[in-house]
Amino acid sequence: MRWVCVTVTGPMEDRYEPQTFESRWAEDWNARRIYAAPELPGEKPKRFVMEMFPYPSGDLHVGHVENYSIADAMARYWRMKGFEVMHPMGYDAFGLPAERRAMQLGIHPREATITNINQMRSSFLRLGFSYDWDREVISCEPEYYRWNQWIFLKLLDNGLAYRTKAAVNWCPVDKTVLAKEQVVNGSCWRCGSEPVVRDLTQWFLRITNYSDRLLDDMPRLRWKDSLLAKQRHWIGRSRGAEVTFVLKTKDGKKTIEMPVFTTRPDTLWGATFFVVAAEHPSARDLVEGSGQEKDFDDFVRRVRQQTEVDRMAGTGARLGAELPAVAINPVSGEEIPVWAADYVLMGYGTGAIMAVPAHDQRDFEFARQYKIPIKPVIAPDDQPFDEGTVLEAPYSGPGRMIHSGPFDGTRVDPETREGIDKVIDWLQSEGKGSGAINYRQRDWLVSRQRYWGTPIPIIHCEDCGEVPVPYEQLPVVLPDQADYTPKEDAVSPLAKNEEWVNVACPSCGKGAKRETDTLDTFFDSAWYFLRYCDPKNEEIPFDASKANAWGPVDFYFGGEEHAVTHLIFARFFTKFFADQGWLNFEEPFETLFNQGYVTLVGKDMSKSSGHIIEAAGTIDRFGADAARVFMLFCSPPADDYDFDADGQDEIGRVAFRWLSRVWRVMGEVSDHPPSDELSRVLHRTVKAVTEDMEVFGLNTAIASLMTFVNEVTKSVGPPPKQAAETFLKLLAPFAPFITEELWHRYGNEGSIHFEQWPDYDEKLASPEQVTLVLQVNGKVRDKVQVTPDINEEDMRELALSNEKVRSHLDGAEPKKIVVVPPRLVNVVV
Ligand code: ANZ
Ligand code: ZN
Repeated sequence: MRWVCVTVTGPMEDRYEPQTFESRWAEDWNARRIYAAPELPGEKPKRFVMEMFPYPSGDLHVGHVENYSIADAMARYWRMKGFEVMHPMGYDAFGLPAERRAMQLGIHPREATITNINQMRSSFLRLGFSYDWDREVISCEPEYYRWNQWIFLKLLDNGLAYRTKAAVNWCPVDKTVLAKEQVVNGSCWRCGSEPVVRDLTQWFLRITNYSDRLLDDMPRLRWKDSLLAKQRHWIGRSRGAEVTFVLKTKDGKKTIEMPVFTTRPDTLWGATFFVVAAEHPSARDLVEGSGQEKDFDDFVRRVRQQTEVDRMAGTGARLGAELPAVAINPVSGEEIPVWAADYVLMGYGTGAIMAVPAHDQRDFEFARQYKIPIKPVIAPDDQPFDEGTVLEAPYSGPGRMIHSGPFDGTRVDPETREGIDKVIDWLQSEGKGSGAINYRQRDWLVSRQRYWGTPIPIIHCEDCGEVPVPYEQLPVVLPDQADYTPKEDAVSPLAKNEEWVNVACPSCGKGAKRETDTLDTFFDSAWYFLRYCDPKNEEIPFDASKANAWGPVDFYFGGEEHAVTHLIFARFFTKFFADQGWLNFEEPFETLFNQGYVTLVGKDMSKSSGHIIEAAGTIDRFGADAARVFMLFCSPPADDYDFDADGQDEIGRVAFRWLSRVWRVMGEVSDHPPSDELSRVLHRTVKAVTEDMEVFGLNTAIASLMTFVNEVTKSVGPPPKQAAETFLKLLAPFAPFITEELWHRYGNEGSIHFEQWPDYDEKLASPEQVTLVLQVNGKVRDKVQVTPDINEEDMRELALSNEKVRSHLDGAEPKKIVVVPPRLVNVVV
């Protein structure tokens, strides 16, 4: 056999030196804008693929490389599969992180942000991510944030933005208010310090108008169950009843009616006390004139020092104060004591509860602490309670109602709501209560007392009140000012910029003042994906026809930590936009992919402490392809990965060596057709990689490519060009540079990244078959197809159970069975 060698450019004995060609290709792709998506998707099916846009931190570490490489590999795969792919990138450039970093460096946030963006963009280019750079979005630029202001005014026009005084969480370190969503396990989401409660006048968005739709549309989302569960819990819709109690002061002078919200109206007969939130104005009313005012005010002050998380905690000692009043149970007429307590929150339900210690954990603990009677009214099916039953713990399971007047013996189950609706119907017909639904979710607090954000487009006029900045005067440009540091007094640093603050009222022309709070950065990220669809529009945030053609985002890649912040806000905005007729879809992100976390020796990577494997250093040493291949190979994309102390060398050991091998093995090719054997291996590899790509199995796809290279090296001489090209196409989504380089060295003209994804022949891809001959006494009786690796045991069984063999045996016991794997079985009788 004679090998015909296709000589490739340059001597291929040369070593794999990615530095010699990676940046050349990166520049070429960028200069020719080969990854730019057309204005509209056109004929081909579209795929809108994106990652959560990063905040401009500057350097990337290898964890970032993994995140972006996953999405990029998928985008490249879909492009080769024939989809019109839009894969944009941008920067979440406003907000605390950028501001805090600027403060550390003693420079202006704009400077810090722009420097970092430039650095990140060049890293992204170096890594070969196939972004459409013509669609880049930078949220701190007026070209972007003017549309935040525009959207804010539209929300205001629609009654969905309002300003009110409220008790809010204030971060004493970041010196700004936090949205309820930004208090994570009782701490500020950014700095981890414990927020304090302050009464401040703030701007809110009525996201709660959308609570039901946010819940009801959830089943159609292809998101992780655990993430949907977090959102469901956050919105926290509970069904129950509102029941009104009459409260009377002990001196008989005052009577007030107070409704309570309860999910368990079936336990009404077991209410042994009534609790009002400590800060409820009616609590103070009941105390007024009793002589206990001062003690009570002290008590309220102590309660208010606690955060909401502490107050809602399931266990622990409670602050409580008995009030000089009684409440009358509307179903039994019984008089029960009235308390004020920390565990009842003003902002939930009606701010007052009926307490049923026998069946509710917190009521139970409170009753034990303050020696209040506990009266069971639901008996478990297997243990009929009687008068003397002493509970060790509250009982919240199913059972039968007891001591419950007309309902005695009724079966109830809080799980299935059996019996509970019956009680609600009865309350309604008796005029004592009605069905009610309650939500945990609160309106979105969007104002921040920080400099680095979108100015809220409002002007405060003494005569006209809150006047929106007219649309045609947008943007309200964030002024450049030297002092941007936050202040204790809950006033934005913008307030000191007299020149900027003082303006004429747009309505009456009198001297007025600009709103000095800025918008939460989560406002920016709640709609940026729509701007990608129409990034240069100067009339409106985006054109409906473009957003509808590209949207919704088909695949969204990002961390699970945004479950109850960004991912809820973006859903809210999308629904609002759909209601305005700007979109024909109501869900922004069809499929959400949460990648795993990358750590170094068990800890998060952090630049400030030097505990980091920087992407730049890794790329310098091993090349971008090696970094990408390693990060995709090291673990399934959804799993976490922890680097050893010598993490950077790990990448070199595995990925750089393998790519060197690819370079050597595929560097020289023959135009000889592939052998049958190699054809099979190739088709098998195409099938395996394709199937893996369809389920994000990027690490196993790479493993199949590795196996293929091993197989190729078993044969003599350079591999056939046809097989090598197919292999390169399969590798292209992972390692875009080496594949492009070899592709061109083979003499191809266009980019490999726009080649069609290889097909496979199902027959060739399935395991090879050989013919097994079945004989009886040396005579051929049948032939069957088997895989070459069949074992002797299976061959023997196959022969003895074969119809034709059995009919020739005719019941005779075989004397001897000769087995020659995998070709022959001879049964001798
Ligand atoms: C009586 C009762 C008996 C309750 C029972 C529960 C079990 P979810 O499911 O979270 O909506 N509650 C109502 N308003 C409250 C407030 N402002 N602060 C603290 N707790 C409040 O919880 C609803 C239940 O939480 C309500 O049902 C009420 O206690 C309590 F066996 O009423 B229940
Ligand atoms: Zn005015």
